[in-house]
Amino acid sequence: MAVRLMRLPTLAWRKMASLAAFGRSLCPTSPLFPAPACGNHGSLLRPVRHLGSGEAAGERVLQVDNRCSDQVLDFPGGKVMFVPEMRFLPGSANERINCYRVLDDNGQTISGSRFQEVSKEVAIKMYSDMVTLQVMDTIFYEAQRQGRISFYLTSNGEEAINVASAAALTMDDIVFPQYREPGVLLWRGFTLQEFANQCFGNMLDYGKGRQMPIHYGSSRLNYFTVSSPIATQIPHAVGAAYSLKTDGKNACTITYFGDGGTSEGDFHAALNFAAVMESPVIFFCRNNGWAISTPTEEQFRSDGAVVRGQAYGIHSIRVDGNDALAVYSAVHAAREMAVHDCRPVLVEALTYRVGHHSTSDDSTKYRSIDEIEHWKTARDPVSRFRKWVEGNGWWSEAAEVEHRSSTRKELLRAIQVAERAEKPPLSELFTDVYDQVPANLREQEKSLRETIKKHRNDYPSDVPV
Ligand SMILES: Cc1ncc(C[n+]2csc(CCOP(=O)(O)OP(=O)(O)O)c2C)c(N)n1
Ligand SMILES: [Mg+2]
Repeated sequence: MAVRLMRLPTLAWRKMASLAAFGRSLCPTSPLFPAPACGNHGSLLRPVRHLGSGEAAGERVLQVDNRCSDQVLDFPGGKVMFVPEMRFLPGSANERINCYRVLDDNGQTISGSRFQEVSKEVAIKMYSDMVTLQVMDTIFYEAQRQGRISFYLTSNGEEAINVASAAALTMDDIVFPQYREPGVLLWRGFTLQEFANQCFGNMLDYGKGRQMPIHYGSSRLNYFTVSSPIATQIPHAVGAAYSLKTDGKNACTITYFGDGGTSEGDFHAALNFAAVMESPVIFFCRNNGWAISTPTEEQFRSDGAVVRGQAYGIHSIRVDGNDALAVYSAVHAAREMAVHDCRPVLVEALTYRVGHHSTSDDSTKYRSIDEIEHWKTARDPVSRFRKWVEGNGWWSEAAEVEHRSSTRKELLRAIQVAERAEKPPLSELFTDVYDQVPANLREQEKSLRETIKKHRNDYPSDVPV
């Protein structure tokens, strides 16, 4: 047999392979150690790694079998065919990746569509939470315009993504949000009073008033605190998912991010890490067409985010983000794969940011009003889901009026309470980072107090000094 030998340094590869093998062995439902609860399809889908037979310390021996005319290279990851033609892979396929959908624009299920059943109780909660989110966005946005809170950001147009994805998870699953997903927290039981306390930064706010409005978080509800820097939460979700796996928990993590977030290095590192370590994490990309004023055509040249999952060896799906049933079904299936097969999954939801990026933005400066109106009316996810829920006889105009009115009243009351509540004392600015406040921070506190004393009128009167 004619065998050509190639020697490659292998330390990095060897480390990755052994870590991955370690990870697989930890997974309670690993395809290598199949348990009854686990569908053993992982072994069929997982690329086979060949570690080579003639390895010496610090080097790898690759074997090239020259026996047949179609040469095959036995290479880490599997066998690779040799071909005589020089052919570059195209940057994109001729056709774009399809988008999974269940409901048509009129809220009717598309014939032949396959989706996860939703009970009456869950469907009503899904719809009513979508409406609550709309009411919340309208009132908080107005409160910002009145100067009562400093900042706000709506989820208009992305209500189905928020609520339907949350509905498909369990409370043990841990959420790592970007910032346009308060509906996930709402679904989990964050109260309107808790939302208001955070936006007003009062002493009942869990962040003790240190963050801008909309930076919600709740350890009770397994929801990590929103952090402004884009995409930093994505690697965190991978690490947390890996720890869920090592602890043998029947849970996964989910992390949300926008189309803009996929341009950050953290996104790429996280996907690769998750794939190699087989972390049970759902990457949920809200592709809403815009990253503030940057349209997706200027954000990436790939067919959105979904193809990037495949590039990293991750099961991926594109879904209509304005179709609550499609989002629910896709996340439900993704969760099954993540938890039972111990693998990451990427969901790309196509949607549109109907509102301005935030209260610091005016999107009519960079996109047409016609475009916004089209998505707001013809493609509205809330009215589409309402048609389906009403069509099942589970909702009515009377229920709609009652729910909108009672939510509005409850939120206005919560805002009044939050606004009147005391602010956290100034000293809290310097706590909770170090166990003992270090000398430099104590100095800064002293200096701040002196400055406030000198310029009392320049500082808010309602902050206890
Ligand atoms: C690391 C980092 N760079 C830039 C910003 C400023 N910034 C805030 S939001 C945003 C756009 C994010 O767009 P996308 O991820 O698509 O989310 P969307 O707002 O559309 O929901 C940018 C660039 C930031 N917060 N963090
Ligand atoms: Mg975006």
